[in-house]
Amino acid sequence: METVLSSASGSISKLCSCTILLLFLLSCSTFTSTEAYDALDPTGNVTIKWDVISWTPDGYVAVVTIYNFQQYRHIQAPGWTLGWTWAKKEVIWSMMGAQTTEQGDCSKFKGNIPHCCKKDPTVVDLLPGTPYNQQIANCCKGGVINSWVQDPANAASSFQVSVGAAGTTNKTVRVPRNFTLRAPGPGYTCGPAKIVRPTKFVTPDKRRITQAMMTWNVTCTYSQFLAQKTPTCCVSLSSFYNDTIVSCPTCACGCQNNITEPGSCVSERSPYLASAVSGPGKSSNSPLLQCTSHMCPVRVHWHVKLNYKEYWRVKITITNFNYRMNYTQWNLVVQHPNFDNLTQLFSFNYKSLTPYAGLNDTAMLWGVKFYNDLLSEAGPLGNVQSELLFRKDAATFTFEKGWAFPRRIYFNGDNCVMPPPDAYPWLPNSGFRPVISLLKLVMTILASIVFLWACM
Ligand SMILES: *[C@@H]1O[C@H](CO)[C@@H](O)[C@H](O)[C@H]1NC(C)=O
Ligand SMILES: *[C@@H]1O[C@H](CO)[C@@H](O)[C@H](O)[C@H]1NC(C)=O
Ligand SMILES: *[C@@H]1O[C@H](CO)[C@@H](O)[C@H](O)[C@H]1NC(C)=O
Ligand SMILES: *[C@@H]1O[C@H](CO)[C@@H](O)[C@H](O)[C@H]1NC(C)=O
Ligand SMILES: *[C@@H]1O[C@H](CO)[C@@H](O)[C@H](O)[C@H]1NC(C)=O
Ligand SMILES: *[C@@H]1O[C@H](CO)[C@@H](O)[C@H](O)[C@H]1NC(C)=O
Ligand SMILES: *[C@@H]1O[C@H](CO)[C@@H](O)[C@H](O)[C@H]1NC(C)=O
Ligand SMILES: *[C@@H]1O[C@H](CO)[C@@H](O)[C@H](O)[C@H]1NC(C)=O
Ligand SMILES: CC(=O)N[C@H]1CO[C@H](CO)[C@@H](O)[C@@H]1O
Repeated sequence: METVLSSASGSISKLCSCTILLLFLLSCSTFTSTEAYDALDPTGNVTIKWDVISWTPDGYVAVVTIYNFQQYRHIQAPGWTLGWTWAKKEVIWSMMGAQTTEQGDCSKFKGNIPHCCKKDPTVVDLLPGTPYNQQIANCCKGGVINSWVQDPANAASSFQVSVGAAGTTNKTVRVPRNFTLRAPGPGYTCGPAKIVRPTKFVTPDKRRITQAMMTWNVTCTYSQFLAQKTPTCCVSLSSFYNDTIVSCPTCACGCQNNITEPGSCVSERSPYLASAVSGPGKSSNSPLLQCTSHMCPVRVHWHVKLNYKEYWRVKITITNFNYRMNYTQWNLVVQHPNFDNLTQLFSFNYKSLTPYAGLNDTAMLWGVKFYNDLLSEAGPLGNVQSELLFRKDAATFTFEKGWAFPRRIYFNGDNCVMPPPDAYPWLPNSGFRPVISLLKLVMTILASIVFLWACM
């Protein structure tokens, strides 16, 4: 890297090379950290904690808790699936609050048959309504875990597992390996289990503290790139000052393709709509999208609605285009500089997110319980909406240059594709057209050359 940079700076002016170095470092850091870094939730993670609460003659009993420490990403139906590989020849004698999906080969056991003999068990949560004698606290929610901001009381899920053929002291227990978390699809990458200080538990009356025999933690982080190859959401824009409706970019989430994928989408007016919705694929939960130019399951529309002397008003509409999905506990993360002066919000919940001290331009919005916290499947009911009232800050407020439009929107934690900035509705008579300056263009090209060089 040293040599590449010095040979590059040899031929270009000093100022330029400094800028390039900076761009290069920036691009390198974003490239290496695409793994699982979310700028709006830098410490977001799912932590799986195992507390060994007692030893048994041939192993231990552990309470496993999955904590969703993500501000806005939740785990929706059909819920989480947790897997791991045993380090030795462990078996699961029994479980409470969850079950393995397969028992595996327990043929060498007589009398007492274990719950699961697989080397790599796969565990799922039990459903609501499970008999009380199979429940433990925080279990049995069908694997659904809420986000930390939206509902911290429901941001964790627990089960109890009784492990045999394992160590029976903190020296002989081997921690399980290769943790996998599907929530419900791919997207999470889990690190190795780390033995940490044993958890201390305070009794409900706060008069006694007990402690686990042994504790280990596993941290899993999310990457949208691993979760799906194409985006799942897009943004469209409009304003009172210009009739143009800027729709989602064409093919933002994929293209209509009746040739290679017949039936990949269905027209809203198709006479076969009902049979398509309940047709094959219904049980597998594969999406069935309404045919649109963007082919996204979800669209967020931002309309700049009114301009008052001291305030301005925005209407947000979220539309579902998937005939096979009800989004429960949906949420939106929106970045706009005026969120520091949000004055009023109608029919959504709101919390300001401040990923970095001093920056107050990001907000999380979600539905009101039992009113609009469910974004119904595509169709006449498949949308939710709200209006936001912002107070103008004379120093920054303007309708020019697309300032009134959001900088970034996430739906359920996944980035929504925005229209290109040069397509934003203009203020009448503002001859504004974004120009990419020649200098910037040259810099970008140089920087990408250096970057490619270094990566070769
Ligand atoms: C996981 O999130 C928690 C809560 O935000 C944080 O304290 C912890 O440091 C995070 N862990 C990692 C490995 O980032
Ligand atoms: C194991 O237990 C002993 C005491 O019983 C304790 O000193 C030691 O720190 C424990 N080790 C771990 C890894 O928890
Ligand atoms: C864990 O996964 C890696 C890669 O998938 C594999 O090479 C390794 O053998 C696995 N370890 C165990 C104990 O299964
Ligand atoms: C392990 O996870 C628990 C629960 O998330 C957390 O309270 C604890 O601080 C973690 N320990 C370490 C060393 O990360
Ligand atoms: C694909 O099929 C749908 C419904 O059958 C139809 O509405 C749409 O126009 C077709 N698209 C193309 C590109 O042929
Ligand atoms: C969505 O919810 C409605 C009303 O509860 C229900 O009728 C419909 O079957 C659900 N659709 C899916 C795909 O789960
Ligand atoms: C951010 O702005 C909101 C709305 O004005 C306000 O309620 C919140 O206290 C602010 N937070 C910080 C950290 O400044
Ligand atoms: C509205 O904005 C579009 C760009 O999206 C522009 O082409 C059009 O000229 C604008 N209309 C008026 C009346 O300024
Ligand atoms: C007009 C107005 O209320 N402006 C406020 C917007 O928010 C910033 C930061 O919170 C304040 O400093 C401004 O006074």
